[in-house]
Amino acid sequence: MNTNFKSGYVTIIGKPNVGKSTLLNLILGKKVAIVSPIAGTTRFTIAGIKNLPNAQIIFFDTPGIYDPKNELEKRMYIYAYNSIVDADVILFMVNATDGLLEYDREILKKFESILNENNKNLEKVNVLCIINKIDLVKDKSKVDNLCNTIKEELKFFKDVIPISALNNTGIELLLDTIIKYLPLQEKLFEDEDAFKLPIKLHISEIIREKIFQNIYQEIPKSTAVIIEEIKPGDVDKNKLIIEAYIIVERENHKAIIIGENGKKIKQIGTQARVEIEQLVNKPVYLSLYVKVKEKWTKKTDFISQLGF
Ligand SMILES: Nc1nc2c(ncn2[C@@H]2O[C@H](COP(=O)(O)OP(=O)(O)OP(=O)(O)O)[C@@H](O)[C@H]2O)c(=O)[nH]1
Ligand SMILES: [Mg+2]
Repeated sequence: MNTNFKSGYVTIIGKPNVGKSTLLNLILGKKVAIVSPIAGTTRFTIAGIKNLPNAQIIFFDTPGIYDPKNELEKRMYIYAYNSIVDADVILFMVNATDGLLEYDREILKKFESILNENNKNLEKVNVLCIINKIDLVKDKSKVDNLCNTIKEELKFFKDVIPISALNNTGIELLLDTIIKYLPLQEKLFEDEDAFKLPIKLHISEIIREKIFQNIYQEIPKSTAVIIEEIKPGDVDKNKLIIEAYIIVERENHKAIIIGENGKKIKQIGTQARVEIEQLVNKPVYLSLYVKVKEKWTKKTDFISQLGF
């Protein structure tokens, strides 16, 4: 038995678009969570295991939702909530170019109330403040100042760590600090893939990411992807035939996703296919259809089909 071994659960929280999923993917060294420049990309609480010589860390990436407004967001929130309650270490992420905004403070308040509901409090849990996107701040003294201000004002943070999830800066120090606050115990999971997404969900997440990356409006947030069928090709058995529905809330959303002469949906389809082929390691024929389902984000029975 290795008596110095540490392991535990780490949950990343913070406002939308701050870089939570980017950090998770970087640490795991593979893409498990989808990423886009639009706020509100992550819908599922995605987990991954990081095995190190002296530690095993189970990371949870949460959607940046703290004030659920419809059934969909409520589901998203419940999962995030659970991963917050069970965490050994919480990473609270802020944006280096914004500093600590009112919105960040509201998230902290919400976080505190979640802890209180579970008979815990800020002083007793291990919360690290992560300042991300420091690559965007040219004057480094500004980052130092922000670190100091946060440390002085919010004393419950065990540490404040500046990083760039995009440029891989500060990650070693971050991992060392996380490990410092994990309990001494053996590995929690033997299977590296214990948290792998079911294949259908993974494929629908890839398609959803391409929608976010090609449609620069509010529409992607009220879009769902359902994989209708995955089967081997009739002629080429090595090929996978995938049929997927993109569900939108309105007719005009459908038109935007399809685009002029089908240009947008073709782009989404091509980009998704390339990535799905890497995932399944075989050629893929992907058919995408767009369907309108009014107010689906408010319908619990439909949301249950999405993999929650
Ligand atoms: N310049 C810079 N951009 C970053 C960094 N980290 C993430 N980004 C970008 O910020 C955007 C949002 O990143 P995500 O990882 O999707 O953010 P998120 O916090 O998971 O967002 P939600 O899922 O919407 O809550 C993407 O365009 C990323 O490429 C960073 O360190 N520097
Ligand atoms: Mg995300």
